[in-house]
Amino acid sequence: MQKRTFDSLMEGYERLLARPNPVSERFYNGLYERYQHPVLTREHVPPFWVYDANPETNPFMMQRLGVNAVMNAGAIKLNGKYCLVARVEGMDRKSFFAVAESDRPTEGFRFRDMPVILPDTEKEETNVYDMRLTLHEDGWIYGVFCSESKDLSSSDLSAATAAAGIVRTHDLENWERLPNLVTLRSPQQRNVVLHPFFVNGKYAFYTRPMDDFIETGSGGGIGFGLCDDITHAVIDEETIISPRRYHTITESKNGAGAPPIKTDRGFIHIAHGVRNTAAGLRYVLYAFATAPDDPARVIAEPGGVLLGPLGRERVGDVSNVVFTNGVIADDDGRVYIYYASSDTRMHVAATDVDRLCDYVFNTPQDALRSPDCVRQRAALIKRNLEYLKARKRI
Ligand code: M1P
Repeated sequence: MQKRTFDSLMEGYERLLARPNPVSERFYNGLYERYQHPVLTREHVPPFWVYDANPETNPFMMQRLGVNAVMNAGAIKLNGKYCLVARVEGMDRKSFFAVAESDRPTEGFRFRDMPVILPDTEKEETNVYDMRLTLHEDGWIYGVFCSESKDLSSSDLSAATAAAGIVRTHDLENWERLPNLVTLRSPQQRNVVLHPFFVNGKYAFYTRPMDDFIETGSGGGIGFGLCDDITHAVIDEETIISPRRYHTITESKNGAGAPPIKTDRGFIHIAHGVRNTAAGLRYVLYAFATAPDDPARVIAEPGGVLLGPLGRERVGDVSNVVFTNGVIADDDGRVYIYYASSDTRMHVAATDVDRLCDYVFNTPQDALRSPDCVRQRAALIKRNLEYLKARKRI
């Protein structure tokens, strides 16, 4: 293998960033478009984050600090740019955040020169990941992320605790760190999302109570709780609004994705659901809606998968996973769902508010039992056959 120069690495990187990303013609479901290429991968990381560019100190032009994966990005449109705050995982397994931006929602994402250096205020924090960005009506952009620490009370080397870290910014450049969220009734939290509006004059969070780092245990699903003061956020009561259910896509666990999308008919939430299989946990996306005047009251729950891993998306560091924590609802009604596949790279699916509402409000609920599910389908088939026969189309 011929040794590469740093300049040739930069050229390859620029070529990748300039590559167009057409809609995939191989996929159709009427609801969203998938795109041919991921929007961010580890190859999108600037070579100067990874290599020592100086041949005198790097005679073999070898990677010095490799990047393993780019995934689970929060998303926001800021000053006309589509911004992703990605989870970048080094070869050392530690993640950090970095802002990638583009003038276009589905291609051309370029990382800013420097990753985010978060204020280091939590002494035991070992890892940070999966930031959700909320433009709150108080004027700040909040980032809520998982702050992971070693569980010092356990003799198990792998024992960890998850909490929700909170930062805020106006420009995705200067970040103020606030104390981690405290949930009085839940020992651990992950997948916490700040609602964009005050509810009864309070800050409102979607939570995911957990007894343990991996298993949610008695944590029954996606919760909702209020707090008075975001600068010392404490939630005393959490109500489960999207429960885990037996033999559904949320049986093992679930978690909120991006902040919900406000529509005339209610708030649309895109979340992830997890079930166990012989091949391990399978993560898919699902959707539900809450009432316009009460973001904790579910008013529509389409059954089943909104988006699941497909083709090459199925394989990666943690295979058979799609995960979202970033959605941009654009001014023209277009909606971009940024999702990671298999904890490895980032993709986008594009739809619009009208189609999402149609999906959320007109897709049948999960009937929960095979006999009822097949009856649901038989009713659809019967209606179709009558319709098509009446028009002599079959
Ligand atoms: O590995 C899949 C995902 O696992 C976690 O999600 P959850 O908390 O629902 O299990 C997260 O760590 C996420 O980062 C990861 O993509």
